[in-house]
Amino acid sequence: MSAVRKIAHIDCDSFYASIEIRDNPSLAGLPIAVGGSPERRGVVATCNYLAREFGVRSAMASATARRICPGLVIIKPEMARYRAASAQITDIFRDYTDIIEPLSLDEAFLDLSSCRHHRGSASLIVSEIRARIAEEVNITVSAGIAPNKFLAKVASDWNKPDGQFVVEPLMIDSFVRQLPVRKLFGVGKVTAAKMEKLGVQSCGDLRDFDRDQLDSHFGSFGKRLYDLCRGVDDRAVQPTRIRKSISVENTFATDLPGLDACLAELPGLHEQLLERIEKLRDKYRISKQVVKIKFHDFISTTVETLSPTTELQKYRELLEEGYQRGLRPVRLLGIGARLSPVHEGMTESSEVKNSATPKNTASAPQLALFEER
Ligand code: DCP
Ligand code: MG
Repeated sequence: MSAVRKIAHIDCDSFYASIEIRDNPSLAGLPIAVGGSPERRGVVATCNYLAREFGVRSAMASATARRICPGLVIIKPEMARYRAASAQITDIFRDYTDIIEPLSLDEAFLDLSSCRHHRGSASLIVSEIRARIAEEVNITVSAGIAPNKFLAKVASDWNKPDGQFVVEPLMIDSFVRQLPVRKLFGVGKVTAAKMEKLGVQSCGDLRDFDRDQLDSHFGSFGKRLYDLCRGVDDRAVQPTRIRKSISVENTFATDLPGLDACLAELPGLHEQLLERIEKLRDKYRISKQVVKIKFHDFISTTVETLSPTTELQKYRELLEEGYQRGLRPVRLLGIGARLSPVHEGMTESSEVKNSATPKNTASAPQLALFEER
């Protein structure tokens, strides 16, 4: 194999439950589950870590959950907000790599091998991504970093919640040796039981079997098991989604006192934006121009307009409009563009980005478009 890859697996902590607590802070400190009602034979989709201490789990009947955790607050799922948060997180990922493979709304693989932020340190890049998600989406995520997908996924679970764990290339052998076989991709209850009968509990135990033996016990899966129990996994991160927006922004060391000072910052931001858009020129067309302003009291507003270009003059007009809403010093300015793919076939079907995103409202919580600098 060529150079060692840097793969991250990022998984939100108690995802639906975290969004519910974020949006209703009075729930903080209570055991909560998101799912169907106990009276209607509903099941738990997920629960917060406090509820987990009582034994509540995903896929458990809500009635059982309520019984083992009497104070449990059960909330009906509302997918639109989970989708919006997911899209917002994906947009943050896109500031670091385009090689993103979402596995569900709350988890994704990222190939960071070519990302040059933090001089290519995947640990620092992932720390920054996690900090941005905490700040911009207001939930925590856990992450694993490793030379391949299998190990990155195992690692993201290692320090959950709100943690991160790196499997360095030199650690792979010892790390995988002690892993229970259940942690292997594709090993469910049935296969694990079969392995147990063979005296196999850990990946180290599995290494005692040669290729032919694994083949005879596990058929076509045997070949993969041979590799996995040695920490080998050459699968590529397969990007399946497209970029929906691009932006640049700046938080100023000293607040900009008024509109003129803000306008004076626009050409510099505009130049950075054009540079970034240039790289996407063949794949995307521009559908909107957007300006984001965060005032000194952290109240944010965005203003956007339909537009096929990234004209500086239009950004000026949007900035003037946004500034009028606050009329006070500004700590952050951002400009960006919403994008559509040039080729229709590129559009990924299932994702409705930011469907719950309020537009042009002060302190809109879902500002998916922007990146901190
Ligand atoms: N989910 C579901 N039904 C399940 C499992 C999960 O509806 N049986 C939903 C709810 C979860 C989301 O998918 O919030 C993500 O699943 P995870 O397995 O990642 O679980 P959580 O994110 O909730 O918790 P964790 O902190 O363990 O990742
Ligand atoms: Mg999760």
